[in-house]
Amino acid sequence: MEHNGKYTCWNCPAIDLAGKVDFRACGQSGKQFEKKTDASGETQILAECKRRPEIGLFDPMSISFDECPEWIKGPCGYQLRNMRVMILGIDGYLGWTLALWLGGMGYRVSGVDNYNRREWVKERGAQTIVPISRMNDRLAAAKELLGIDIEFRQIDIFEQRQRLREFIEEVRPEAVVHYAECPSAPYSMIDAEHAIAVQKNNVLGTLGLLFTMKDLVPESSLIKLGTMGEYGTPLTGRPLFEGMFPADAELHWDNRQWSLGGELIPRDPHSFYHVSKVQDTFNCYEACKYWWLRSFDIMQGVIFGVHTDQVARDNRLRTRLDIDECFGTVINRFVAQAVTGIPLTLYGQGKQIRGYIALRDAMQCMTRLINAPPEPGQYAAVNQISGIYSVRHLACKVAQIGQKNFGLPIQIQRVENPRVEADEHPFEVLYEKLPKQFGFETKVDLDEEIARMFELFLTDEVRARIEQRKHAIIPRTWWSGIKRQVEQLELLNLEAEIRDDEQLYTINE
Ligand code: USQ
Repeated sequence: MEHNGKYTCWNCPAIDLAGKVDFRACGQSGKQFEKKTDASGETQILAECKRRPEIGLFDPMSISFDECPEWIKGPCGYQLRNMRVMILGIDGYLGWTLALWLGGMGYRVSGVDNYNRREWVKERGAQTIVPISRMNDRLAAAKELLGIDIEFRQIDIFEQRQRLREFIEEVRPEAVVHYAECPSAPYSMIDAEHAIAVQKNNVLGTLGLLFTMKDLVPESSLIKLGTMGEYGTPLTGRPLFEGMFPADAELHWDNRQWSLGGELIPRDPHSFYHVSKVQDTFNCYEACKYWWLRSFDIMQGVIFGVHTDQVARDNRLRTRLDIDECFGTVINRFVAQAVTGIPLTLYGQGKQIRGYIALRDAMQCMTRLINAPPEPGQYAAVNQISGIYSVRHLACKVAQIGQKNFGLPIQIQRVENPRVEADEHPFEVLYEKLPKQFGFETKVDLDEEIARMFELFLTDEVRARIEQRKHAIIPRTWWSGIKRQVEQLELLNLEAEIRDDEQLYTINE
């Protein structure tokens, strides 16, 4: 059965509920909204459908997605026919990939971007190692090669709120995917200017967006990229629940006890960037509470990979890929280091554990969530990861694959950790909602994706681009504020390391 087949018009963005529902009865409970029936047996909640005005006033819970002709079966559950999805940050690593992915499945995609990511990376003396074209050429290639028409506007969502308003009014998106944030912890720790710029861009951009959605498209769902890093890595070993405590969680203290069910779980971010995501969480949560907006907060783990069928189809369709200290994520960086002969850089002990997800799997998750809008007033969160690894394990994996499949001489080094983070800690994370409630199945195998990256990075053009910007790989941004390259602490004995790692992983499995 499709994960959203029994969702009803109550969840659908085509519903027109305004003025007909007492929203005070909704909210954060996530409970089924109770229908109230008056003496004559009529329900009080009535709605109209913007897509099917001919049916007039009706009970929004009386029609389910699997009964509605506007919801058709797709690869990720029922999908609203030609659903209008606006992607904020459409020029980025995730945004561009999602645009082609959704476009290929029949969604009507629009997007905005201010090209900040291109500028930030350039400012750090780096570049995307996979070359990408200018937006006009990307749009033309999407049209020509995949038949996808994308409506694009160059807009800064914080600085140009009026323009964003006009575009939202024109498109009337039925879902808004919000990727338009600075994603880099190190970038936010460079100095006061960078910390302020990141928080302004992220926090205030999102706050303005919430007001715009309230005014213009309150029935659309906001699918907002948060981060697993909001939670941090509690040294107590407390599990990282999905955004909120489960119903049976309790707090015991001083011979008393309270229910924690439904409360936001504590946050312990580890950079000013991660703090911006925490602030976003509260702003989205409040907007749902005050104005009955619907929002998914995606607590995404560390992303990796280069592949979806669409971006791999042609060089002009490729998405960007960064490997510098600020904008490159760790697996992508390790593969680039392996290709260019830099020993893979474990920060500190290298025993940091994180949740990870491949680019293509993240796209599947996003689609499943777009297809399953929260109820009016509901703030919902998911932990979007598909595997949990220590960075040491990942370095061993990359080294093994690089050596065995590609004959590269690879080394692993421990370097000083420029960050303030626990580099040895417990980590228990729950990630059950996506597979259990939303039908997500992991499709991407870690080893295969690493091998794909090697293949691409070893092509002449990409390899040359890594070489050109090699100097941007070794970190020089310290959380303490000092500015110097990290020093090597130890060059590891690779064979012993791989043997230990294999033993550890065999035991854990
Ligand atoms: N690390 C190394 N060596 C490196 C790079 C990183 O040991 O060369 C370690 C870091 O110290 C950290 C872990 O690997 O413990 C992950 O680092 P990262 O740079 O790949 O990821 P992070 O800074 O945590 O941020 C990335 C994305 C961010 C997203 C986050 C999800 O850039 O946008 O929010 O992953 S999470 O980590 O789950 O918070």
